[in-house]
Amino acid sequence: MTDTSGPQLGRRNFLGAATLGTGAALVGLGTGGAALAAAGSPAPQVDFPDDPRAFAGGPPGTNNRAEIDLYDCEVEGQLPLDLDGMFYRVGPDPQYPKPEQYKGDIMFDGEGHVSAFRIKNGHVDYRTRYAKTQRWKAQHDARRSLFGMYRNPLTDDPSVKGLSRGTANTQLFLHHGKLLVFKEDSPPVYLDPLTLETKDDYYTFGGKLDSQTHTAHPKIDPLTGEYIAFGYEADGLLSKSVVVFSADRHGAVNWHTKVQVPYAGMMHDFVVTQKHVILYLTNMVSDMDRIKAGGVHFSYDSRAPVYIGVLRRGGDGKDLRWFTGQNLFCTHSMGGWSDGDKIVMDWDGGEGNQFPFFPSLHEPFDPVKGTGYLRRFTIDLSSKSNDRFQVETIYPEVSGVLARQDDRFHTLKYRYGYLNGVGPKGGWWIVDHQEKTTQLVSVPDYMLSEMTFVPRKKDAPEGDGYLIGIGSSMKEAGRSDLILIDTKDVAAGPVARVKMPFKCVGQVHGFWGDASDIPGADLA
Ligand code: V55
Ligand code: FE
Repeated sequence: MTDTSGPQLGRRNFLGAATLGTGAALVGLGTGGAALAAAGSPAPQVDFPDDPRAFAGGPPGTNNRAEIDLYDCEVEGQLPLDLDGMFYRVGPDPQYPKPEQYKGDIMFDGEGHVSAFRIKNGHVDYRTRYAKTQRWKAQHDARRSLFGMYRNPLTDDPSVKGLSRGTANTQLFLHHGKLLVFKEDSPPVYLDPLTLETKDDYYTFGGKLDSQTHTAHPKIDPLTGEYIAFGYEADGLLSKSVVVFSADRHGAVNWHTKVQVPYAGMMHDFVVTQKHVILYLTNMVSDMDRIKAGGVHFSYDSRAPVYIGVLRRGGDGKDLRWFTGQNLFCTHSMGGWSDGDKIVMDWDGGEGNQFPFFPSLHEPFDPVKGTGYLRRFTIDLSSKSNDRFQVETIYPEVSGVLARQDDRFHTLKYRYGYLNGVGPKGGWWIVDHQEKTTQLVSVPDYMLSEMTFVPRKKDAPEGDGYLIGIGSSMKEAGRSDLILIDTKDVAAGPVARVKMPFKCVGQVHGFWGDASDIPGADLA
């Protein structure tokens, strides 16, 4: 699904699938990290596997590890002089190779490395720091990997029992002056939004987060400034509890409820409207058998029904209603809103498993069924007995993943969306729901990571601004440009390229922070 840093990683995501079997043989033996870390033996030399299918294996430079400060980057073209803010990105960047029996672990388990481009007066300063998670610190001190397979605590070195497994590798958000970095199995990690120094490796909104987990995709209500988020498996491994909460613009939790889902499974993203919270339970089921066998957390179960849950914002959760319908595997919401008694929401989704590295229980992986399209869901709440959602595929000519929107339109009826196009040409789709048109943004010889929308001015109309993101030069071994494209003049090509002298650390998602939301940014 994700271009983390060039074609090799993408390929490894596809090849780095099931390791069940290798891990299984070792469960119960108490080996692995435990044996490695024994008796004060010196840490092994760092030697990542040469095998491109192995965790962080492959050609040199595939993972990065270096924390970098680069002042005043080279800029080609013209950066808008009034653009003032920071473009943040995060992605997995394995800190250490895994012990032999866990080398088949997946890229989703790499430690989160945050990078930021400070843009002001046409100048750009670049900075990267690992999120200094509890996990990162323990491994740093031990000079080795201490955590085993993806979201599988049974594979960890006994010395890390009780530490957060969170990698902070998926997405980040700026809210109440804090840069919050997410992994959906753990609470946010709070970084200083200017220096990227880790301030809190387990951020609980002042102790008010009543969940062991927190989504990578919170939302911000543009009318109130509230932050709305949820956590699944909130009460521990495979728990069916989901916590939903909101915090005001100062980060004070002002609503909180706990509900139960039909089964434990991946809930990567959600939708918030002015009235409702909509949960999406995918049939990527949490699988205790696989966990006990030393494998990854999830299995894809095509026979399990997908559930969409709707609850009122601000309610006690007792009004939660579940809806079923076509069994689509959806990962990212583009947007959604309440329209009277109806909810309308758009997601990218396939008919089957989109993550081949999470094994399918009943059939081989099928890339055709996994292909993502834009799906428009309609849920009618007017009839108390209705328990079915309706869904149609919009823009069937467009396939892709990583749906986004102009983040200032979370919770509201929206017009513009963005989607990472897949297929021979790649690139980034801009969809206009009002005109029902689509437009492909691509840069010759470059592969684009997620392109994040940046408003031209803080209060510019919806969709009026730029798409910003890292392009990997296919002709220069993946060297990075930060590329800025004007959404109102896509045909003109990039208005500016920040020419990086290296390949930047990879990313899953990115986020634009306006300087007015970053404490101290006026001085930096
Ligand atoms: C996703 C990514 C993750 C994860 C679960 O894109 C879902 C979906 C980078 O980690 O752990
Ligand atoms: Fe995501």
